[in-house]
Amino acid sequence: QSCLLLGAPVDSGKKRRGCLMGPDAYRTAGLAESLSDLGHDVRDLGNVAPAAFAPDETGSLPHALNETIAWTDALTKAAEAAMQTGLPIFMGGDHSLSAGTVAGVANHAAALNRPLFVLWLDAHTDYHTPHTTDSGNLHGTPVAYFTGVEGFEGFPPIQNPVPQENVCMIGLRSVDAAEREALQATAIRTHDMREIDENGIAKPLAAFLDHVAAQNGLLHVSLDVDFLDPSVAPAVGTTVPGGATVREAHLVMEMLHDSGLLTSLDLVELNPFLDERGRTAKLMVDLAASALGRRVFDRPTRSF
Ligand code: DIR
Ligand code: MN
Ligand code: MN
Ligand code: MN
Repeated sequence: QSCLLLGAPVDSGKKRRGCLMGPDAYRTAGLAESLSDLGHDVRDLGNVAPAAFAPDETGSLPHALNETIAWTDALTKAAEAAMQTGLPIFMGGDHSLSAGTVAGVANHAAALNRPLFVLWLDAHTDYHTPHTTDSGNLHGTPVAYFTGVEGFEGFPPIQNPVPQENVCMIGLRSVDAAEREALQATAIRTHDMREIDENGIAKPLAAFLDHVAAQNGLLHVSLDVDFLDPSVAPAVGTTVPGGATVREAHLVMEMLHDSGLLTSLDLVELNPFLDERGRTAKLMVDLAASALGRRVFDRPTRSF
C-alpha cells in the first residue's frame, strides 16, 4: 500500500500550545520506518501550511478563528489531493484539523460516488459549533462541521457533508451539555466508556465495520490521543481518566487492518511538550502500525 505522511501542525484549535510539534515527534518516533518495515511504500510529503489569514485578536472568541479557517481551507485541498495517490496519514496538530481532512476526503469519496464513513476515537464528541462552545476552543467542533451543522460562518462551505448515520464514536467520557443535547437528536453512533466496560470494544466496532463493508464505503479514522487512558498516553492537553487501554486501542487498530476498509487516518492532539521521553508519540506510532498490518500472528479469519 502507498502511505502518504502529511504534517498538519495545527495549534489554533485550543489555547494551550504545543501540538505544532506533533508532526516532528511522529517523525522522530519513526512513523515512516515503522510503516516501511511492514512493506508499505511510504512518502513523507512534509507539512501542509495554512492559507493566508488576517491575524486573530488575542482573547477573541472563539479562539484563533481566522487561523483555524485558513487551516481548514488548506487541509481540505491537501486531503482531497492526497486521496488520489494513496492512504494519507495526517500527523497533527490538534483536532480542529479534522474539519479540513474529513471535508477533503469527503470530496474525494463523492467524486468516486462512494459513501464516506468516519470512526471517531476520542474521549470527546467534538460536536460543538462556534456558537455553542463554552471553551472557545475550535478543536471541539470538527464533527459538527463535517456533518453539515449550521453555524460555521466564515469557514469553507462544506461541499459533501458526512451523513450522521455514517459516523461512529468510540471512547466517549467527556461530553458537554450542549453537545449531548444536540447529539441525542442525531443518528450518530455513540459508544461511551461504560458500554466498552460492559460489552468490550470489539462489538460496536465490528458492527460498524460490517456496515461500512456492506455499503462499499471509504473509511476515515480520527484518533485523538485522549481516546487513550492518560496513564499510558499523558501527552495531551485534555486528559480524561478512564480511557482505552493499550490493548483495547491495539485491538481497534488490528480489526481496522483486518477489515481492509481503512482509507485515511488522522493522528491528533499529541502535545510533545507534555510527553515523557516520547512515550505517547511512540504509542501512537505503534497504533498506526497496527492499523497498517503489524501483528503478532496472522489470523485466518475475522475472529470477532
Ligand atoms: C471540550 C474539549 N469539549 C471543548 N474537547 C476536546 O473545549 O469543547 N476534544 N478536548 O478532543
Ligand atoms: Mn478530539
Ligand atoms: Mn465532509
Ligand atoms: Mn479529545
